[in-house]
Amino acid sequence: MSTHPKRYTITAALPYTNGPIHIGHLAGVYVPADIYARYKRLTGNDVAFICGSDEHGVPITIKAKKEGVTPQDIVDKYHAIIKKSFIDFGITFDNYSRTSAKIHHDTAQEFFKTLNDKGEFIEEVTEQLYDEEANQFLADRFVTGTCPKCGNEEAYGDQCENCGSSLNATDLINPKSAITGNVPTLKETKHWFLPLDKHEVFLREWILKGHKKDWKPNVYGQVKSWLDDGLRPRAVTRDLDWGIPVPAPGGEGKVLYVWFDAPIGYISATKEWAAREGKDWEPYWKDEDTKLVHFIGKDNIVFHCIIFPSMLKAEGSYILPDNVPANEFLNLEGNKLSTSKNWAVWLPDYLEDFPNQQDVLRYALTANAPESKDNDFTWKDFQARNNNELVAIFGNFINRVVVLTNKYYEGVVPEASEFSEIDNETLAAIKAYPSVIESSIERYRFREASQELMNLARLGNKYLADEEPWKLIKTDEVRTKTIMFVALQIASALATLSEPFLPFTSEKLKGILCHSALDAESTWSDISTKDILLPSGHQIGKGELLFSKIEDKAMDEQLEKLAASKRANEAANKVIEPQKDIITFEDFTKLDLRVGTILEAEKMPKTKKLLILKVDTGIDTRTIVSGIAESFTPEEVVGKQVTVLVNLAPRALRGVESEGMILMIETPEGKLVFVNPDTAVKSGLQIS
Ligand code: B3M
Ligand code: ZN
Repeated sequence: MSTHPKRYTITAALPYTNGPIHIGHLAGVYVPADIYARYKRLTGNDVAFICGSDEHGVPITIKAKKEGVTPQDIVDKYHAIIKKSFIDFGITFDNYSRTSAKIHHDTAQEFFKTLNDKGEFIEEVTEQLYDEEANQFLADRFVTGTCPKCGNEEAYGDQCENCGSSLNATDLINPKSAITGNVPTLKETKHWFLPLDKHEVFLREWILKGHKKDWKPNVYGQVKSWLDDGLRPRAVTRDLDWGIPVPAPGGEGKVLYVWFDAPIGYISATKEWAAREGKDWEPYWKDEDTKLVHFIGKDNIVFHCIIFPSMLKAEGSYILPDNVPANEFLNLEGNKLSTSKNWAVWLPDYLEDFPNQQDVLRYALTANAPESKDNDFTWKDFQARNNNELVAIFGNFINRVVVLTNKYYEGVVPEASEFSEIDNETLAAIKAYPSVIESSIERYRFREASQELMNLARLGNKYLADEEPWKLIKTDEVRTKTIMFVALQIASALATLSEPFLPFTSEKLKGILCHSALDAESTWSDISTKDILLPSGHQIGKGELLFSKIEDKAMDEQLEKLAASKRANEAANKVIEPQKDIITFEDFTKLDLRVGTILEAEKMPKTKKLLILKVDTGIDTRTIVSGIAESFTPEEVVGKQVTVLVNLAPRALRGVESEGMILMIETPEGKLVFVNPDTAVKSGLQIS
């Protein structure tokens, strides 16, 4: 297990800065990346864990347009929100930068110039999709259409999210402008193309024949099928006004394609970090001994496994990724996560609703991570992971050890005498855990790794349950001391080994066990070599609960939030009924519509919907039964002026004769609204 310390450049996909982070991003990218980075640091490696906001690209421009603000306003707002929520959630980026930073503009332009000077691009005038009405070329997310590969009707101009294919906008069948909905025309424009076909041989060699067989099957499989399909030149510039200006003659008014500049963001963020830390950035990107690992979601595979490596190779002085452990997607309660439909659990909301419970979400997302297939997040599973594992196994074990140590020995680790066979087995088992967990992490199997950690807590519980110190204390004090000594060693190992997965808990637990008062606090690898982690005589602190039970009520509240956003969506999408058949003016005049005033109101006994109203129609005072009780209390409606259809044939409702009808509007959310005059008028006036 003594792997040599190495230099690691670990990157996590730069989030688009058009909304906050949600659980899909966390499970797919940021939680596994943080586990990996923390673990690599704990095992003594030199780590640069890099991320930042991806502030260019069409989604940001579209959002700005929709909200009537500038793209800069949008990215400033969300950059701050995203950055803060990552910190609060315990994601330990060494640098969280942004692609609007000057250092990034400079780095990306320099990269482009190098490739341009080396003749690595093809400059070509081609016909591109154009929206005449918006006066704009349509690329990327400005255009949707049918994917030529899989038939998905909502593919974007640069990618189909259904089959993952990377597309050119002109590949789309039946393209449609996302700005105006118009069918685009074709218009000539010049662009710089990266000839991916030229890099095909190298890519095949590197990925298919190279050692990349150890890449995750989902990643390797996707890449292989693209290579088998054959690659084509890809434009790396765009006719847009938001982005990094193209630094070449003829590039005026054009910007770099967002997927050209964004991965270079990893490099600029490393530069920014190194300058701040007084380090040299270059070894992190140019030294063959550095391991470069990209954590991403599956829709980003083509960019990280084909396009960016081709760019790095063409530039010539950079290393290539060692691995690209892309995850599949996380669904939420059976439906695809969606920012626009607000079908998500947003990180800032979670942090507010579950204060100081970062580790619960980290754990639930890791234990159920979409590593090899899409997975579903449910609040029920979240609750079960907390109540049945974190509380009942991990928390329970620690609580018992700490409480008993305080009760029997005033918090001092007791003296161990002779170890039994079980004790020796248990102590040996502790030593095996670092490498067991490590082997899962090294294969990017974070779910498995988190379960192994939980198994160590299970082992602790079983040990206590079998040895029953709480019974033995009455008959055998010497043996009890040995048992508690062993149990305390497990607790100490848990404190250290949980750090990548449950960093806040690990910190708390180290505090409870007073790790910092030890002569030498155990490191990750010490656990497999040292016989004693907490020596006899060491004073530990008082207990504090690590986890607490999550009640059904809290889950119901979250489910209600989701239900509300579903309702709002349905309402927003509710279609306006088509017009009814034409009627004549005579038909209309048959309706006798009057202003009425409600004088009295009471609930119809044994019904939910009905109110019995006494209405002054100007002609008379009459009884009208109205189905409005779910929207109004009787008190609310008394005194209201309303529109009454007075010549509707009377009918009996629940035995009460109703002599007319009150006109109502029903909103898409199901709320009822009165149709009434906008100033008080005399009852009985006609509406015509
Ligand atoms: N901005 C993330 C996304 O597709 C994209 C990643 C860039 S990584 C260089 O949501
Ligand atoms: Zn497709």
